[in-house]
Amino acid sequence: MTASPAPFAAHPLPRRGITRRTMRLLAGAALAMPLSFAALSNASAQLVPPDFSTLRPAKAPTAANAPVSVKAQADMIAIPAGTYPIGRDDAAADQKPAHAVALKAFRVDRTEVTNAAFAEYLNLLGLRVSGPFAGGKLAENAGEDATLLREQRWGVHNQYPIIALNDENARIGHDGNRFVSAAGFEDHPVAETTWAGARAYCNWRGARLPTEAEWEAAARGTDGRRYPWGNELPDATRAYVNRNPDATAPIGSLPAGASPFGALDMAGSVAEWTSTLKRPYPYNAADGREAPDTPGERVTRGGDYQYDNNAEKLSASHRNGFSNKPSQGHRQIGIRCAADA
Ligand SMILES: [Ca+2]
Repeated sequence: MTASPAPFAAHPLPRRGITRRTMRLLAGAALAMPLSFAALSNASAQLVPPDFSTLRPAKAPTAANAPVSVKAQADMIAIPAGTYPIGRDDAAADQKPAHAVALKAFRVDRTEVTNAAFAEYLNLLGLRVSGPFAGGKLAENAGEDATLLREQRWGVHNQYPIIALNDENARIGHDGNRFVSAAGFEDHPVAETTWAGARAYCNWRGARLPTEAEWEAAARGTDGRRYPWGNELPDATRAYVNRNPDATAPIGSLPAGASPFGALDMAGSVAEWTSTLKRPYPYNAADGREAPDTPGERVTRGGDYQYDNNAEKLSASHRNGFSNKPSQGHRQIGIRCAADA
């Protein structure tokens, strides 16, 4: 393959009967590519997120071909319908005003999505790479599907891959036969997915990303508490934080940090993508902030293991995470799926 300045131009999708709409979407993404690194941040938030679940349908998960994902789906926690406190008046401006949001019953993952689970999805997408590679080491010339798995290719910043497997903090590689978690990281949270990649994983599993309000309700319950476990300050038994860039931990390691509903690692471990565009409160699901195809920043929640080392950033209402560039992967951002009840 010859080098191309437009990452999507080398993409195999058009050969697979993809629609004209998809072609336009991909062409639009290529045209919107930033010309300089300085333009990257701004351009990143302007792109329409691709919907991989329609662009690239995956085989359905079963207990045989995706056991980790199927088990996670079965283990989702039920959150009852109700009116939940959202935001705080005694916190940062973007959390004000404290208000109540009525939510339908829904379900949420007990734990964050793991490297083993996300590797199952990549395998059932039928993604092809040219040979084995270790986590974080996917080469530029690894085949046409590398465009869906790298943040840079042929010298160009590649917006909206599914996951950045060229990033040193990615823990999924390929053994020559299939995508696999790096040894010892199977039950660690997957990181380096874009917002569109996170959304596609959840949709594939029969779930979706949680809204910002659902995330806060699942973390905080109905009593207005500050942290998932209550009002006591975070400590090492409740939140996995203040670690080195590559030092994730197995999911669900800190039962003392459980939310009122039993969700684990909502404060600390990796921050988590929500479905919601970053817009001022009060939260209103009907005002356009839940549109999946609108460009813009997407809220991440929950604090992360590397950067969010103060108590306020670990509170269940905190909504100003380190990075909300949805078209890029991040070492400190992972996934927790939700679903209708
Ligand atoms: Ca978390």
